[in-house]
Amino acid sequence: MTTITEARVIVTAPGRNYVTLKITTSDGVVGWGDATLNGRELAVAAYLTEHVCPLLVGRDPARIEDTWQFLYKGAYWRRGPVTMTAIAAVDVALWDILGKVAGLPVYKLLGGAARDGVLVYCHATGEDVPALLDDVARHVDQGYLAVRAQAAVPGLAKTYGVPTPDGKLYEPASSALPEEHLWDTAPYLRSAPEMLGAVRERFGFGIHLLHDVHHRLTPIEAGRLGRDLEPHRLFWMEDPTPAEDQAAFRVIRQHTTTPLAVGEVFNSIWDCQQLITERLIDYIRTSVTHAGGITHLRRIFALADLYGVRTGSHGPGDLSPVSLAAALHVDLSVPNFGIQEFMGHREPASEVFRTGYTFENGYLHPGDEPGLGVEVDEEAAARFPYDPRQLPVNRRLDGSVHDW
Ligand code: GCO
Ligand code: MG
Repeated sequence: MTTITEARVIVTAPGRNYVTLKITTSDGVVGWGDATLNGRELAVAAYLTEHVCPLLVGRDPARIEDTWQFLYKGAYWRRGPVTMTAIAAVDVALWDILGKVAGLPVYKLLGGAARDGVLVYCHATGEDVPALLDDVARHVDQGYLAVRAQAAVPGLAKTYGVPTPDGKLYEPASSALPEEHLWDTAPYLRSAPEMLGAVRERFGFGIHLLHDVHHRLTPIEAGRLGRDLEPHRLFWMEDPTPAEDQAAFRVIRQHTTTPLAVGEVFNSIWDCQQLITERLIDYIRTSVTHAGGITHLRRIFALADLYGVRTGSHGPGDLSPVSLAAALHVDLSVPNFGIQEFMGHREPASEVFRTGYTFENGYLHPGDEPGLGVEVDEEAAARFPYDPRQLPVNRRLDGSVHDW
């Protein structure tokens, strides 16, 4: 019988930190999984190295569901981002191995392509509205059909989603302590509809327009914003309120028809059960890496399909190309796919991760290489040591801590 002979964690920072799991079988087949949890990378690395990798050696790599249940139920302590990211990395690496053994891309193992390509949305940002409009134009010229628009809030020194003029990431800080940003809801609620209206005025209704609120509003504020955005026909308004309060979405729903998307901070089906079954959202944004891998994500998406909720997986640059590839295989195969976030990866990420996915006319395709279609160059990875960084925190004008 083929068995797992080694499971090992690789931490590398080509452009930013990534945690990768490498699983090798007795037949010499290698599978890759992403275990990156932005800002808490080493917690997942230790969970895998100390508690999970020793359990994998000797197991049959083809028993993917059994391994998932073994790790989830066997830990007794359930859910949580660290546990579920670790299980996801194992799960994705096992799907990669299964595809390589079968000689098939993973999407064919999941039932085959249900569409020709995966519609993606990119990020456009600006220090002010004219700069944002230039950035939207740049992305439209590159062929994107869907654009997330974020602009700095007038009067605030830093706004989520807007990189500094030197092109640095908008998170995380490189110092030992997190950056502290100031937040003020009133100017945001005034400027966001104007900003998104300006995008519609310049580009019309021929592109899909998205916006991320990043969990900063109360339910009634979110209801007001959604209502103010209705004339601009958003594809979605993302994370309007802190996502852990599922019942809060009842209030938002009562006040607006702007479609709602939630889920990047969720890690299990239980986190979104009420949102889905009460039809409180339109898009579920859980990711392969933070929601238990391909096996668990498909379960979430199948539940969502029953209730008319479509998918919109989180795909930021802080998840590795292994994660994006896995997402694309799922996206291509599920019936209720909606859209996939595509932020891309900053160089020198391509020195470490060799990817097979391709972008054309607004759509990504995972490619037809057996498995996920991503390979990791371990020698290159060793050239980019771990670089500890912190996500920022937000404070209100009175100094109290707010959601970032
Ligand atoms: C998104 C997200 C990210 C997160 C980041 C945190 O919609 O892509 O909100 O920008 O902030 O993934 O690590
Ligand atoms: Mg988001």
